[in-house]
Amino acid sequence: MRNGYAAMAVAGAILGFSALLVSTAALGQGASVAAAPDALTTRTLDVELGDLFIKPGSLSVPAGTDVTLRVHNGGGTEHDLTMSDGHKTPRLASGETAVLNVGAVASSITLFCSLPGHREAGMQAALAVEAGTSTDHTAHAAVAGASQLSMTPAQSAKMDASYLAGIKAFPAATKGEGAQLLAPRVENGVKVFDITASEIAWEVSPGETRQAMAYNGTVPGPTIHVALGDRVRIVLHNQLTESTAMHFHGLVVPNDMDGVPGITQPLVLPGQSFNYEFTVRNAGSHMYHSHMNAAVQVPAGLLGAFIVDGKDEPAVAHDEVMVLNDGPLGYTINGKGFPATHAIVAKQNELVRVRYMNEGLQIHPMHLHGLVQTVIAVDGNSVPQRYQQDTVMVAPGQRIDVLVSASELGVWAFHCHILSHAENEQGMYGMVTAFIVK
Ligand SMILES: [Cu+2]
Repeated sequence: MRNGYAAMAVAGAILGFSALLVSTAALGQGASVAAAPDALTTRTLDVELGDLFIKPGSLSVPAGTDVTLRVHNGGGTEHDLTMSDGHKTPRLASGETAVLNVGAVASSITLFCSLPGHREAGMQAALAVEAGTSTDHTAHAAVAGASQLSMTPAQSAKMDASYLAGIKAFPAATKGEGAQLLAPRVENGVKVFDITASEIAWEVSPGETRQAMAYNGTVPGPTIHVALGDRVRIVLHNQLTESTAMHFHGLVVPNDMDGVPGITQPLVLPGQSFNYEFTVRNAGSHMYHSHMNAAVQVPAGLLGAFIVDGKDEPAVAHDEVMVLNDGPLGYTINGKGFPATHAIVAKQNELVRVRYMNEGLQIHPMHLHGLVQTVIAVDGNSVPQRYQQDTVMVAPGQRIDVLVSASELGVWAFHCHILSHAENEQGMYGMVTAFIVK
């Protein structure tokens, strides 16, 4: 989300969700009706949790209303509803419902999911308090519902201006650039890479700085690029405030170099270092990432590309890594969200290799306008027969290598086709970039 809380609140207001799902009901129907407070100042609101959203994005009640939330998890994974005033449901499994008695609401409250990364990925909503009281809930609901898929001219103009401003800002400069090639130092024929994990502030998009975890201070960490048969040593220094370990995803390594604490090695505690040394046995596009508290550490940024040249690499003009991620940094390509993503720029008819690497927890179908993507490798292995796609599905953990011939001139949009990873009412954000053919 480009503007975080404000963006969500505005989105909710534009969509007019405010009262759409609001139902008026007395607390405690049936036997306890007699004991229920005044029905006019009591409200039960339905809240839907999904992957990764909360609907409605904005709710409102008159000041002093006694609020009950009926919370349903319609998503495929666990979520909870946490309120900034301290109320909270238990973790709800897919399909579960919980009722949360909030009581009298005096001031606006933020609603979010407290599971790691979910709030940042979009699971946030607002419960606003209206000045004064209103009893005309039915009319309010009807107007709000009608505006969900229709806009006033002013709303449409506001959306257009925000959309165009985002595009005009691309490519926007931000502090920090990830996935830069790291030159090793060579000790007795071994290529040695020093990698330090630490907690940093990372500018994801212009002005949007998030807490992150990083290798050598960038997200993604530096790119390690070696050749088949190389002897390598990766020295992991843990400067985090928690334990970690490093896994070489896709590489064939001795078991004790596999990076799973408690199974193949001890934990790397804060302040400690660990040497990973092995001979590189398989070529292709691989990754290195944390394998401790990984659902937090990897989406937060402890990830990088590990590329191994084989015997017959295609000759290309540009070799581009595209690390896809989702979580506390939002939806990102190489650690940045649009408009801070980098464009791929090629001269007409140049051949470009794109190495997709999905380090996120969600699938990302990467769609390139105007140019054909030819899949040459999956998970570092050459495919037996090359095939062509305009939308390449990249599952969590997968690497897919494609060749793109820059045959058509122009600026071609290049984005994840789960459209909510790429665009909202404020314009394009997240997993959007461009392939520019000059
Ligand atoms: Cu996506």
